[in-house]
Amino acid sequence: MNNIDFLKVLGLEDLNPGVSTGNDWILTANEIESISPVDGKRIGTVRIASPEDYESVIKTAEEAFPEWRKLPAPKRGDIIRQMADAFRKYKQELGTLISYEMGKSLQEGLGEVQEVIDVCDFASGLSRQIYGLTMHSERPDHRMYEQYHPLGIVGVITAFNFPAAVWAWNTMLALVCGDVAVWKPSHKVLLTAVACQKIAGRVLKENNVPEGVCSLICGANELGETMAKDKRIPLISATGSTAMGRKVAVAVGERLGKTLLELGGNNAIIITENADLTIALHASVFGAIGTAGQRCTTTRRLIIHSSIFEEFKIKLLNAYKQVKIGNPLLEGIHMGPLIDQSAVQHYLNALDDCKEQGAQFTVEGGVLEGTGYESGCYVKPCIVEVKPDFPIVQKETFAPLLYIMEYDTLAEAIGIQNGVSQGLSSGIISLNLRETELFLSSAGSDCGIANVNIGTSGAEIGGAFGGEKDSGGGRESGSDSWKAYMRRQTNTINYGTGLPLAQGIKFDF
Ligand code: UN1
Repeated sequence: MNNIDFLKVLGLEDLNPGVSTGNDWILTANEIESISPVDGKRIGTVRIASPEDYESVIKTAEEAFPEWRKLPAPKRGDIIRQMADAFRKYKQELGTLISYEMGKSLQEGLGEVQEVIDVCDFASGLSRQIYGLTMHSERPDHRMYEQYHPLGIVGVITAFNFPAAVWAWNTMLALVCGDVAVWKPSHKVLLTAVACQKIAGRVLKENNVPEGVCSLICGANELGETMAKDKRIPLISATGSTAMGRKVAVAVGERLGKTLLELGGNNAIIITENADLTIALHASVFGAIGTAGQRCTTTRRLIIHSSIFEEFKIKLLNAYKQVKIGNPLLEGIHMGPLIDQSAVQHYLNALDDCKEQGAQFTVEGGVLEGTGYESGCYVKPCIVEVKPDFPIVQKETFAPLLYIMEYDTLAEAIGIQNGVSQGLSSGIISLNLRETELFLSSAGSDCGIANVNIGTSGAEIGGAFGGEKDSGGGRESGSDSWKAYMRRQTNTINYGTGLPLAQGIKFDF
């Protein structure tokens, strides 16, 4: 990678501070290198937080909260609107950095920055719509209503695969709600975090926002554990694996804090005999190989009607032959590398498990070698024919590994689709109304996201994003997800001259 202009434009140096309370940066001692999976080169180094740095960030955030919540919500929304403009300005450079540091295609990197912008716009509009209900009281001369107040510090823990968007989904909503946010990004994509914080920090400074409203704290996994145990953080919003979410849930639950969990998926598309097979093909290939299979919404399973199974298999095979794998920054490349060598190892282990469990490879996998693949992180997307109950099919392998299986009746297909521990995203491809409506009914998909004639990935920010069961149960981004970042208060006001007691109780004194 010769062109490092985008790093300069984003204000990134060779050695970057990684702890910030807004616009100010704390100079810490320890360091983590950011290595690009694209070419294996070091992009830069980020200094990470010590326990003392952590304390100072949390203290500053605590002090900032009463000031920030006092600012009227539409004023907070106006600052978030300015953030949207700042991210618009740096879209090209930030998208390039995301692509280079994380390995997703440039188009996906730019699309991710667009999600940041979109959620800023959404949050800005939301700042005038933080509505509560009014209820009619059963008591005379009483008024009853509910209102929403901010919680305090929101801890935002994010994964490597969406290094900017998921931070924005959480932080922008938390900020318009009047909360302050402390972000702990994945230690695999720290430069993107530093760049986002710099862009946001400048807007905060221009608006004279106190330090501590929007903080970044870079570090290893232990930092997330510290946050989960910290009583001063009423809400932890965590995105990542089910194993990580379970640990966070236990630690936060122990202190009766709130969690918002957005965890793994094992997403399936049902392709019925009434499917438009071109739509089915595009949805399946985009869902399976997009972001090299490293989205929580990645399509991991295709449940295909037996009458079209062989025909669709050939279509898939031909499509996979045309997938271009390589430097994701280059035009025309469909799939970049996995995030690092340990991800490659997980992928290889899953291939071994498939073989051991008797799966048939429709498209063989493996690691790519030779010119352009020197980082050792490029793998072949593969397709494996399985039975739905193979143990490997129950697991989420964060790689481009697609399982295909047959079904005969729709009830059976829905049973297979729901028969895994995760419940994030799902889709059905069918032009038959009875099939699609059954899939969307309460007897249909058990996932947080259920699509018709669309695959499992590529959710819009306007909807609530998240899933059921091992996918964590949280909802982020659009719709009324903002409620998770606030505390609801029911208020009853007596404007009469007496005091009618509840349950008809009477005092005779
Ligand atoms: C994730 O993988 O953590 O629906 C989020 C999608 C994206 C979000 C994925 N908009 O694929």
